[in-house]
Amino acid sequence: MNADVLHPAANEKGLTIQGLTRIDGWIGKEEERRLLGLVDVGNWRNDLKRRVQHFGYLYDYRARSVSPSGRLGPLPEWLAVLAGRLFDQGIFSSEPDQVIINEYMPGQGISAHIDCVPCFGETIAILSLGGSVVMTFRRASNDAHLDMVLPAGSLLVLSGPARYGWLHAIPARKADIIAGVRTQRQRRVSLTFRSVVTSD
Ligand SMILES: O=C(O)CCC(=O)C(=O)O
Repeated sequence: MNADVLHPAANEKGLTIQGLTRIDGWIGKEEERRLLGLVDVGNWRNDLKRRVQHFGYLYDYRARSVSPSGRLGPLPEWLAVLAGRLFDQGIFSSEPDQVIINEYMPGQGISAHIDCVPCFGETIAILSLGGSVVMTFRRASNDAHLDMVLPAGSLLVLSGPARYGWLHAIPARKADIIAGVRTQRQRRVSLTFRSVVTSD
């Protein structure tokens, strides 16, 4: 990764997780609106509590796997441009080839997990659009815990210990405490970029 563009993410107490980086304003407001428009004309899958779209490869949530039969084809141009930017900026060592779009309405979340280790490569990047949300991180081996706000336009990068040693989650609730203020959630959409490394 290019250390010039990446700074470790810290919560308000100054706690950091190695390999966790939040880049604020990775995209601007106009690009965010354009991307939301493209997301909104996509085909949503309704097999989870929240709506999702998969690109590149289908991820099988039940089997926790990616298989060759789940190949959906190349990323559409608008996602390929973002994947290319992630590579050009040194965030990924090759262009990510899988994207999952998640939509969170107020009250929806994602349970604590570490992204499938045999399926996906060493870097995960999450682009946030729409409302801000608090993501929680819990260390797999002890009770260490960190909350982090993900503002619209930010890119969260997980690698190393943040990728492999910490579970991340978005609690299913209707409001978060952000800068000490109870803040009602708004619709949030995230684009998660990954590289598929196994396909058996
Ligand atoms: O929506 C997010 O910010 C997190 C997405 C995520 O963790 C996942 O899809 O595995």
